[in-house]
Amino acid sequence: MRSLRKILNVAIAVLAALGVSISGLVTVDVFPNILSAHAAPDVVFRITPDMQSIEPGQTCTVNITFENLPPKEGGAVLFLLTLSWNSSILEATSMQEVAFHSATPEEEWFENIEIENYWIHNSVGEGGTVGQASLAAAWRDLPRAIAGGYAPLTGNGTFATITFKGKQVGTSVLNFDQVWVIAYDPDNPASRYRYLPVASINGQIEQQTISSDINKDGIVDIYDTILLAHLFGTMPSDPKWNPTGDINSDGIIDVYDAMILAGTFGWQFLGS
Ligand SMILES: [Ca+2]
Ligand SMILES: [Ca+2]
Repeated sequence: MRSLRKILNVAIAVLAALGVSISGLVTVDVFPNILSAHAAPDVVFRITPDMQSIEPGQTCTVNITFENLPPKEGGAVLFLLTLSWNSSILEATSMQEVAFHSATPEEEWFENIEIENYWIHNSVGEGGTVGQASLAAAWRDLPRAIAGGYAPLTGNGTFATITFKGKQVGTSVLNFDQVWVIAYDPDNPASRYRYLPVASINGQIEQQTISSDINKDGIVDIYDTILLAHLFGTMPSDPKWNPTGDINSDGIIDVYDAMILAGTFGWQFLGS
């Protein structure tokens, strides 16, 4: 209790130095006013979870989540996001929209804004190794949201969910190229579009080294096949036993290891 009083006294002294006139415990009521004078926190977009590790061929999902979205009492909020990844390493197989995105902007004040839903572009090969997901959505003001039957969008939540399939060993960043959150106020001609401060935090999906790369040179190829053939049929009691050839770690180098090698033939480590 004594320390609390000490903290309050220090706070009062600081406020007095700032020219804030207070007396006694009224200080407590002063704090919210001081806090509200600060700028609103950035809207934060992040990849959740921020890091995942999978094996080639496996799938995983990531959420694009938001934090600190301020309530909107009039007009609308527009979102424009672009996320990119290495499409040699990852393929996006689907993107799920969240319920509030059913807000189809047909209102008159959207007449000059083309809002599309979601699309994914996986580009591999000549001229492109970048996959992109673009998301655009609008959330309207509270009365319209209620009339439309969807939940108002404020605070923290999930914007979209993307499913990725691993293609080969390597690491791909899930990179926010563009994140715009725009408050649209049709009744304020001086400032119809207001860009809200936004921070974004990238994510990452890595795929582990594959066990069928027996000689660990970063590629599953004929040299691994030769090694496996040389070790074929051996067990730990065998003088020429080499555990690196036991791809599935079951204590014998046999046809099951050969099948895994065949199934991953040509895979290579690409790095990040
Ligand atoms: Ca190899
Ligand atoms: Ca084996």
